[in-house]
Amino acid sequence: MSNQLILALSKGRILDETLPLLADAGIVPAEDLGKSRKLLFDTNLDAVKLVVIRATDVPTYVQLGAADLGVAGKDVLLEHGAEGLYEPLDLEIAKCRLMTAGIDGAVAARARRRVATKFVNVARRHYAEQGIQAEVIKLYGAMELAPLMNLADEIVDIVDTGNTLRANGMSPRELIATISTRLVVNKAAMTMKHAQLKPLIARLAQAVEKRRTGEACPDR
Ligand code: PRT
Ligand code: MG
Repeated sequence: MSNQLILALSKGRILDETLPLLADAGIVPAEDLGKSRKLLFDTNLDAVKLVVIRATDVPTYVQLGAADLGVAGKDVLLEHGAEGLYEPLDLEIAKCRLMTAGIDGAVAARARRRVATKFVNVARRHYAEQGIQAEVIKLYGAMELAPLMNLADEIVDIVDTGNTLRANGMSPRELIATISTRLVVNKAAMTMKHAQLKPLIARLAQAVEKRRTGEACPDR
């Protein structure tokens, strides 16, 4: 096994918050990730390379060892299953909640509740735990539209401010999980590349800590 570490980063909103943490931990991409069409990047460290991929693909890359470690939302990890992954660090970024939601004032009357979501595994598990019969419908976006169009009684989606739900006459119902971005590590790599991974994880943990205390005391 080589001494290279491949780190898989989630594209999109998580990436913007990950890069400052990485910089604090001493890892800086060799070029501007936003301006390039490349997917594989060198960094200031010879031994560390980055891949920037769809968030939902990160657990797969790390699980199968194509990447040694990765950065992904807990929502994505819950949906994927993320077996064979260690989750050594909460990066405490891109925080949100995974919730059920429905039209304001409506009651889910149907015996077999219809639920639209892109988180089908999470939704099935949640309703089964509640003892509620649910027919889960997979959608790839605009979940808020489903109840308005009578496609579903409820949705399972990410809520941050709640503005998206409110704008569509909906409100959150039940909390399924509080979400933040996590560092995940391939299990074999954790053993085989422990000497490189351990200090890297420690530096990232320090960067998270620094950010947390910085937020708590903004004047310092
Ligand atoms: O766009 P694509 O299909 O590629 O993926 P994506 O939309 O899931 O990616 P992206 O870049 O939006 O990042 C998603 C990740 O960021 C999630 O996996 C979460 O871990 C995290 N995150 C944090 C969020 C939000 N906050 C968030 N508010 N992901 C999505 N949202 C969306 C949500 O889906 C809803 O449409 O924002 C809307 C709700 O926000 P409020 O503030 O109106 O409640
Ligand atoms: Mg998006």
